[in-house]
Amino acid sequence: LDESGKVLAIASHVVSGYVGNSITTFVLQLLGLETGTLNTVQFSNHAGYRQLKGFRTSAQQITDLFEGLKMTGQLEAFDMLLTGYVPGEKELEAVGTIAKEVKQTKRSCFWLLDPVMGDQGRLYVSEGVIPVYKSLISYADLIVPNQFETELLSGVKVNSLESLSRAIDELHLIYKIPHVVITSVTFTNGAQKMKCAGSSMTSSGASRKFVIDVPIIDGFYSGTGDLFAALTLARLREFSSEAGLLETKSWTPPDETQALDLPLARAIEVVLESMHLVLEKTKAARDRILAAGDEPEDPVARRIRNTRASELRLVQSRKELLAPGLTSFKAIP
Ligand code: PXL
Repeated sequence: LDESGKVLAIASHVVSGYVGNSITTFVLQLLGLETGTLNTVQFSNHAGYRQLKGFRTSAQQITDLFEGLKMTGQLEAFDMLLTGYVPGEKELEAVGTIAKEVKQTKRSCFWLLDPVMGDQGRLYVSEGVIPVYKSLISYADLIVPNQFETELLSGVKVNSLESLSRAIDELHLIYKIPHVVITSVTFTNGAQKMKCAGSSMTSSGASRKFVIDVPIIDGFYSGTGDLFAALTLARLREFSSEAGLLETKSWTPPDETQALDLPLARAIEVVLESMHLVLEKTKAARDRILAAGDEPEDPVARRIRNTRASELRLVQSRKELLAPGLTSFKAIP
């Protein structure tokens, strides 16, 4: 228990299916990390079904749970903090207060902040959440925005390699954030491949960037960002234990000539391999269900069936999550 590393994960929970902490708990525990979960919402299912029941955890309830952890002396036990979907600004402020206190209590605690705000031009949190994220990122160690979130946070429209690079520089510059991974970027509609780009900042403030080409798997799968974040936290810990990366701000990045020795780049290659295998398995299972016919006439029933068919096959992919094998994803500077 003592050596395994312990994560406090603050994100959503669904009763059935997979997003947020429902993914994180399984993945982190599978990869050997003790995981405490503070659920920001408890919904019957994810929002992709376009109907759900459940409730949000209020800011006061979030704070209460944290107070309980403190009362029993459990704060110091956390080596890593992972924050994801928080739908309201008051609740995000409460999460921010927690995160700052955790970092203050234990400076070496590594905070992976997933600034969940929206995707493909659509916001799925309240608008008031945006400035709260902007005020919190400088306390974090790694952020993993998607393309839309990158644009919101950097003010740079990302539509080319050059603007992608500029957006990363802006994120380092504005928020003094040590590590950035932009999880999925496309420059044209209907592209066959997307890019995943990352960067670690040197002590002089320069960025050390890498980019990886990723084939796009047809379909729409909820929770991929959450899976990416959980895997990244676990793999980064493995790849950086020697480099001391998780000692956060005390980490000294290697010099400019060693771009690909970046622990972050090594970790993301393995993360992408697992992601790809999980999505291939999920797509194959989905295709089998859709090919079986018996398609409901009613469009709502049809959408629900298709959404259910696209739930991530996480349990079925435990081998691929544990040991993805040779990585076919190569980071280039
Ligand atoms: O994966 C993001 C996410 C998190 N939490 C809830 C969601 C979704 C996406 O659908 O519905 C509750």
